[in-house]
Amino acid sequence: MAHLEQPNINQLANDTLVIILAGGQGSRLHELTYSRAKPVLEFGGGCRIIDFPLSNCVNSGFKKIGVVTQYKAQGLIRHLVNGWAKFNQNFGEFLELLPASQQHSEKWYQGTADSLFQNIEFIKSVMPKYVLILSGDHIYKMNYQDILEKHVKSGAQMTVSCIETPLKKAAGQFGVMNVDDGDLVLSFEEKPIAPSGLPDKSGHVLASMGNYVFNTDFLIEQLQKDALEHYSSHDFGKDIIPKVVAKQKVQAFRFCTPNDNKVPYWRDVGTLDAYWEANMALLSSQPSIDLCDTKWPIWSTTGCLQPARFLGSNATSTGRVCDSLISAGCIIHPSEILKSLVFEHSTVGNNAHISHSVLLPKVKVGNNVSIKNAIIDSNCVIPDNLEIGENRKEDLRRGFRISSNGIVLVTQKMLQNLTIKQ
Ligand code: ADQ
Ligand code: ADP
Repeated sequence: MAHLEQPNINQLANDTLVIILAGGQGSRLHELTYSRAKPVLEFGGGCRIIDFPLSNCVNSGFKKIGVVTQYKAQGLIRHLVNGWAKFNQNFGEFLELLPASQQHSEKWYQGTADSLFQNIEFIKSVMPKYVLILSGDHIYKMNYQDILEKHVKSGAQMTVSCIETPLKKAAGQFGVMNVDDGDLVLSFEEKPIAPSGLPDKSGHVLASMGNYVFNTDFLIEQLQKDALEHYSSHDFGKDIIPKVVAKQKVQAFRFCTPNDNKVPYWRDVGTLDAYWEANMALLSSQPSIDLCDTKWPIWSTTGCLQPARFLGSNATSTGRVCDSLISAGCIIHPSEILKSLVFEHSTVGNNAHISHSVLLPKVKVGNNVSIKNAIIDSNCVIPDNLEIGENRKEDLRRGFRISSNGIVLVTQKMLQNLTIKQ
């Protein structure tokens, strides 16, 4: 039997360079990502999506991090510089920004694999034994020591983290793999339309979470080969993984959540419905992902620490706020807010009715406004008496976007057009 290396857990993080992929367009979020990169989209009232993988890194002790950025990166870079630049270079910790800068080609990053290929010199300069590649746009808590430990123990060249997912949900959305009894990957297909279910759990598949561990030398070899392939889209899911699986030992790592025995929670918030649902999930009395968990904090920038204000002693009507998250710096006049998230620096006028909605930062809601099942983008000014989410035809006529599950998206631009039309 081949001798397998026994990992020293404390050494693993030190031997690992993390690369967070944060350059994608996020086109299925439509207008929400017209002016910002998806990883920097606000989430849960107080953080940004990229704070999840970054917090997981810090909480698991991985502090050599590069973030590849490309699409609409300015806000993302600002967030990383303001909130995450406190790594101590003296202790070998760093967070390095890796914007597309045509290092090894005259083109911008062509795909996820190309974004690493163009940073090969950086990877070599750090000289890690392992490279942990993470998607920058998922909501989950994960101790990355576990996947590294599995990777080293298995003796594989590459490890893919995966999660059992209902077949219907995974079809056409996720990379899907077949594994043997020891979770060795037998085949991998990127976003198959009709994947076959697991033999021991019908109706479910093993979906890739888009997080990978590679032995560094092996990764560099694969990136260099792929760069020469004329017909490659230079993407891990589409090009690298299916080829590697056919020739080399690739291990699957089944995801579990740190600190509890609950069903593992992991969400790709790539669509308006998934984004809205993941926000709503925080409002249940026992949320699937607890953002107040002091054992596994989700760190972020805390720009404004002024408390939210609830007014009303002089008003004739009274306000009611239930099952909601109201962030710092908000001013709420007597209104009804149910099952909703109101992000920082927003104001709500008198007698508004807001339910099952996500209001991003700096939204101004006028008097007698009704908002139901909606996502309101930052800086929107909702005029008095407007109804959103009450009448589908009327919402479409006004130019609002309606998702497949009926969630209404309203942006500042849509409201400006509305004013011009009226
Ligand atoms: P997708 O999420 O569809 O599938 P992709 O759009 O490539 O994959 O995005 C992955 C990550 O890479 C995102 O964080 C994105 O921002 C970033 N990214 C995309 N293009 C980039 C580029 N050119 N430069 C830099 N960064 C870029 C992937 C896998 C599937 C898996 C799902 C899980 O391919 O197999 O199931 O993730 O969500
Ligand atoms: P140079 O200083 O000539 O640019 P280095 O190999 O020292 O070359 O570093 C290249 C890049 O990699 C630098 O931007 C540096 O920040 C980063 N880097 C490499 N290793 C480390 C490390 N151990 N700690 C912090 N940054 C590192």
